[in-house]
Amino acid sequence: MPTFRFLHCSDLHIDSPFKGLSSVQPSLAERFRNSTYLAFQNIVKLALQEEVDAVLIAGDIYDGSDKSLQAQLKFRRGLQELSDAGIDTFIVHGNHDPLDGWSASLDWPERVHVFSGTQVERQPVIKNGIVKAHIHGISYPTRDVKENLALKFIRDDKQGFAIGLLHTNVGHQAGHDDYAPCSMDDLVAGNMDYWALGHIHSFQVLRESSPAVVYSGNTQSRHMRETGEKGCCLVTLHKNASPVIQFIPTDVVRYVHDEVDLSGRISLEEVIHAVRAKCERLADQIKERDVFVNLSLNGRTQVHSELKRGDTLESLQEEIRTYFEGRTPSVWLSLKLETDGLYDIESLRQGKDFTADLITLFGEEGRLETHPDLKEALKPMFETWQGKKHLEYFSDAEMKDILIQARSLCLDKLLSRD
Ligand SMILES: [Mn+2]
Repeated sequence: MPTFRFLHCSDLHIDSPFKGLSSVQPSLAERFRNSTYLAFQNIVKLALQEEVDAVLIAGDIYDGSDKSLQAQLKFRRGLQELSDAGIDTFIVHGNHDPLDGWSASLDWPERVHVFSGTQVERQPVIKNGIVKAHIHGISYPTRDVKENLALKFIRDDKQGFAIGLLHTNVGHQAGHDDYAPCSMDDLVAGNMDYWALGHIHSFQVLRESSPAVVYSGNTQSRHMRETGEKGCCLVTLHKNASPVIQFIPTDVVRYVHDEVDLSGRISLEEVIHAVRAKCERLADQIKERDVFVNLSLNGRTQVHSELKRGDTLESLQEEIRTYFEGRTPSVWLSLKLETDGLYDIESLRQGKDFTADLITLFGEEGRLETHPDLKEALKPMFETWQGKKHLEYFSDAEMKDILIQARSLCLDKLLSRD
């Protein structure tokens, strides 16, 4: 049964500037800056190892339209390896690297095919004299492509598989620039077997077959907002069966958002241990890659006021960063304070306001319901004849329940103010 096996990737953003690393240790910042290129190298390695028929790149290879020469040379090095191994690479350009940007006057390796920006072109993939598939693609001639390019894709040959390679926003996904927008129906009408899409920076299978419509996501995240695994798709197309789409991570730095619940912690020492343990656990899970951890500290805790003092948070962050210093893969930490304080009943009771009255009403420790003789304790509040009736009406257990609810309604909200 004929098959076609390829890697689909997009949004390499090879010379991404990695903003916001000014506070990061210089050696580590350098690793982050290099990460998009290392992720591309992982793609090349994977393609060689899996002996795929082709590598498809769906746009945004470079971050800026005036891509650096260094980025182009780095990219070419990887393509040369693929070409030397007999693997074809098919490339379209997207909004970050349109054709009207500057390109170095370089020759590309023999098996590299860059699609033009004037019309959808069709390129065969030939293995051992047999046409295994046709790749259809079009590059962005300029950054702001508002035209629906998907409508230009037509399958005119039933021989071999048909793949569409395009940088697009399918279904106007919110939070992403609406470049070359199209609908799922437009893609289905193109009669392809597989749509290898780029632009959205997360792996999404929008449709599994007839045709499969897939965003591979970017190969390496570029900032804290792009969290989780980043990688590419290893795809096998089968005649008369659904495609097999396997997501394979290629990132070398992983960005993680998580939280540490500090409820019940009473000292900064405990906070340090809890945060370190959390970082260790995350680093263990992620394995073999550098990890950039953004932790929010939350929960109601006695150390809240200490954490809020001056530069406590920065100092803790520094302490834990130092603890992980020199570790490979590296761990970098950023802390955010979202804890709440416990209320100090005693000082609030001293006040002359409504809160103080409520605390007095609810008794010692604010826990009237634990009084050994509850009805006796409540008597002064129920001195009218109507009141007395109600006091008799409820059992001790019911009265306790009512008191707990009442305290929670009155005090907890009031006292949880920061
Ligand atoms: Mn992109």
